[in-house]
Amino acid sequence: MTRPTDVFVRSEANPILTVADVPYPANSVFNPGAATVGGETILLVRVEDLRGMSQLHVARSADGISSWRFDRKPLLSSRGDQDPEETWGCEDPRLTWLPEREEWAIAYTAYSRRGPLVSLAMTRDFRRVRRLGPAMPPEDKDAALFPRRFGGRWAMIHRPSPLRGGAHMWISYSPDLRHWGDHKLLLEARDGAWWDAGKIGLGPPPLETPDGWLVMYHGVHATADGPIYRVGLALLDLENPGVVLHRTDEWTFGPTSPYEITGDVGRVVFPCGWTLDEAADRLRLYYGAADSVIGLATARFSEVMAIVRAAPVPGHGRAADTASR
Ligand code: BMA
Repeated sequence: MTRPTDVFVRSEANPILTVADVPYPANSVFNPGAATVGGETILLVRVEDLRGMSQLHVARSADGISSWRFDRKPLLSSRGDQDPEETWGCEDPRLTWLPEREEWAIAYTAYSRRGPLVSLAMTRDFRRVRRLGPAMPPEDKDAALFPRRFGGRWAMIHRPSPLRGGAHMWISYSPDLRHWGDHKLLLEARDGAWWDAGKIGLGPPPLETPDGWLVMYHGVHATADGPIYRVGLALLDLENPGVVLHRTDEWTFGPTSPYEITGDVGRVVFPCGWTLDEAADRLRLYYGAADSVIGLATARFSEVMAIVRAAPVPGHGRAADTASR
């Protein structure tokens, strides 16, 4: 089997988007959500402006690699008093197509004066957007919806930051996308020397496969020289996504290229979107690099699934998995 860290191969065109591509003065472009719409790839990119606030802007490309065209205006940006939860901007979107509602759900981080929180908005065409408003109070981020209901309820993964005990991934349920409850701890940050000790969070939205929901998550490794953001994989039960079937011990993708090592926040890869071409066995991962630019890495989907299927089953004699409890 391919080494876990060789499965995702960086595009030769990397970084595929930089601030030079943004059609107005800005600081950085990073952490994009991704979607395929009518044969085009859409990235909902986070543009940090020269005040420090972020907005979410649509960029479109026919091949998903080059010739990105930015829409004239951002899709989601702070409207000030109208949405007080977005006073300090909109960040890190994850996009999920909901077949039942025939629209896209955008789960994003709204930066309120009381900290970052999870907000939801809906769109059919990535031109007009309807806000549902906050889904989780601060501090909470790294959220995405599942595309369908479970026993009549929608499900969402998110990452609250409690005052004690590390930052872990939770799953919550809702009958209507507005009222969320039945909160359950889903995946815990590990402890000690682990690459994902202390703090983890969802990457792109969960992807439905015959074996279960494929989940990619970031883990933060604290070092004397600051944090390192890498990503690993997990597989959740198809009908009960609160059950973790497998979780990789090793990270599958981490910062190694110069544009991932150096930037506003060095040594960060932060994927928020992926697109799957099943016929081509191709999974494309779109990620923020060093909080400054956008990278693309591609994997054979079958190889990604082989790695996660071969990964340990949490809780089966593995004390390290629950060390932070
Ligand atoms: C996380 C988020 C991301 C950011 C990352 C690295 O907590 O705020 O937006 O890319 O840190 O700085």
